[in-house]
Amino acid sequence: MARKNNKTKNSRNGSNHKGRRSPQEPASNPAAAQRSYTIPDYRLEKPNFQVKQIRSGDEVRYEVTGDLSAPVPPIRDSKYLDKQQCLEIYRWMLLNRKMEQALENLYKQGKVVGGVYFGLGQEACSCASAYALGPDDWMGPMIRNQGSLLVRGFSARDIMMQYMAKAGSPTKGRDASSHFGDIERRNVVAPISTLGDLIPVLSGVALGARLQGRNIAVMTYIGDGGQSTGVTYEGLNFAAVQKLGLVLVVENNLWAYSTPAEMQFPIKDLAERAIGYGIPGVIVDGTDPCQVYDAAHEACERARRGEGPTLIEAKMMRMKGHAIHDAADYVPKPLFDYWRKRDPISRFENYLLSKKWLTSQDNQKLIADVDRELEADRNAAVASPMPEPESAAGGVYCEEGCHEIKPKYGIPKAGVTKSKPATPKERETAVHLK
Ligand SMILES: Cc1ncc(C[n+]2csc(CCOP(=O)(O)OP(=O)(O)O)c2C)c(N)n1
Ligand SMILES: [Mg+2]
Repeated sequence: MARKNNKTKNSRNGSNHKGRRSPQEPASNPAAAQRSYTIPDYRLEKPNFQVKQIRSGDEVRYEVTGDLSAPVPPIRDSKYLDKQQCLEIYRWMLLNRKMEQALENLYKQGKVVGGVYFGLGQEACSCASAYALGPDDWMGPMIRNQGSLLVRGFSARDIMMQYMAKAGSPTKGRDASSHFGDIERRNVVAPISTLGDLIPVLSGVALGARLQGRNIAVMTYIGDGGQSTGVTYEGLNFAAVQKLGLVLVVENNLWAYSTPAEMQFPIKDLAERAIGYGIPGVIVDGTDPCQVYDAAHEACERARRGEGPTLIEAKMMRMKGHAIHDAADYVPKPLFDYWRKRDPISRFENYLLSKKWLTSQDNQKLIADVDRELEADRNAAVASPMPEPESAAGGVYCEEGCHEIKPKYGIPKAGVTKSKPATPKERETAVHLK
């Protein structure tokens, strides 16, 4: 976020106190008191349509009006990604898509316990954002970010076993959807269903690292609906004040269950919210992996420099219902048609082919390879056993020696130990947290 008016000095958090006027002060020159901000927008097209609710009697439906015939934009060249990295992201996106197709089939075969959530149309956002994280960084995915989990090192087999509640799944059959993480090796905090709650949790992870002497990037996601929650404000404001390395990806996929974005917030771009937090905000096309990566990479670098959080608004479309039980009949069909043409995978595939970073032969090989990996994982997941009933009682409560929480980045700098009393400076650190 760059402030345009640079005639007055910035304060510490980016707000402009000199621009304030007391109520008694006459507004002799109202223009002088005005401030303006810019939000970088990396998109190569700005969709121009609106969704309106129509009520007639008991019936409620939605209508879309505007320009739905605009040509499909190209992929924007990345400032940072090389050929090899683009090919890797493309592969993750394919695996993400094909794994969800396999999950849909497993559900229809009655093998899934519970529901299935999809990130169809959002693969670029999940995969390219998680790809920007380093091994020491942390991530807190939401239900649609199964691609992020793959990039972070979970296998398709782990995710499919989880949905089938198998004994060997990450939660050993205790949860039949996406509530799993790995705080030991992959630095993944399990999703929290209560929308927005991951934001303060991830801020806390960044604070923990800070107290251990390191600034790290912590990435989490929130939807256009979830961002309305109070805890989103609290978590992001805390991160902004403490300059914690939170990278908040706001996945504006135009729907929150059956509520269209038009009925969720009155501003045009959710990235504008960043101004109110005093942090940078940026808009990307969530169907373009290069744009998503570049914004995420810059936000992660800023986080690791200890400069604080970034809000990235990724604009795209939820191409299925909320979950498998929801046919999304309330979504106007022309909206699906519009976004289907902006499919992130086929557009990235064409981009790589036209750049000659991928030959069609290598593409076929890559696709066959992903299919083979997935089939092996699916077969292994299906064949693996369900948990023994007796195992249900174990692992519910922490028993002695069950796990140990150790500092990951160093000995806490702000702690007071018996053998080493804190110096006045360290005590101050403990109080002010930074
Ligand atoms: C605090 C809270 N309120 C309501 C819900 C129920 N709920 C779960 S998902 C969802 C819609 C979320 O929409 P959005 O944030 O746009 O994410 P999307 O599903 O589009 O990815 C709702 C209302 C919840 N889990 N937590
Ligand atoms: Mg949404």
